[in-house]
Amino acid sequence: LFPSDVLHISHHSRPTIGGQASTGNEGQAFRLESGAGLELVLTKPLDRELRAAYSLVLEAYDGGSPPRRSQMTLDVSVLDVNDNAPVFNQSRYVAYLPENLPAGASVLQVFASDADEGPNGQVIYRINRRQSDPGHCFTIDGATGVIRLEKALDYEVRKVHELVVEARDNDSKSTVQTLHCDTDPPPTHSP
Ligand SMILES: [Ca+2]
Ligand SMILES: [Ca+2]
Ligand SMILES: [Ca+2]
Repeated sequence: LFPSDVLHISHHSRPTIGGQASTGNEGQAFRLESGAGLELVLTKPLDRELRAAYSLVLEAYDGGSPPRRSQMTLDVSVLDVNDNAPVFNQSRYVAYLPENLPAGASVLQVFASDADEGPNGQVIYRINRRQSDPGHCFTIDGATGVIRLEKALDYEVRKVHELVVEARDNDSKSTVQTLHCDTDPPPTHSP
């Protein structure tokens, strides 16, 4: 069911004058409107990441005295749309590398998660070469986010490397993160 959908419910035996979603209507997301029959309408957009399924008990009643009632259960599955971009688990990554680190050595692993389902939530990593590392000193595994050294570094040539790493899902929603690689030792704090 998508946010603009309306479900028509027909009720045959006698004229229906009203109905309600008696249970399962978490957050009052649905409303039954009576007209010629009963129409189930959404009161607000659904969010699959908050709630992926509803089990609504719908009740219809007639105008008799006393009114007669009938119930049915309607299971609603909320389909995923790609409304989330991947989010990195750190706002910045920093690595300190000795310049004698051999080519092929693992530098660190970046990680981004995507709240969507299936292909909409599948994260692919890459180094943005237009913004960083034009000399291909580093490589990244697109599936795992593991960054490796592609060439040995030379401290005397360059002390600091900034990598712009991008995580995107299959629908090209992307998030960018920088990785700071320093060949200087980490700053030590005297007590
Ligand atoms: Ca959502
Ligand atoms: Ca996504
Ligand atoms: Ca979604």
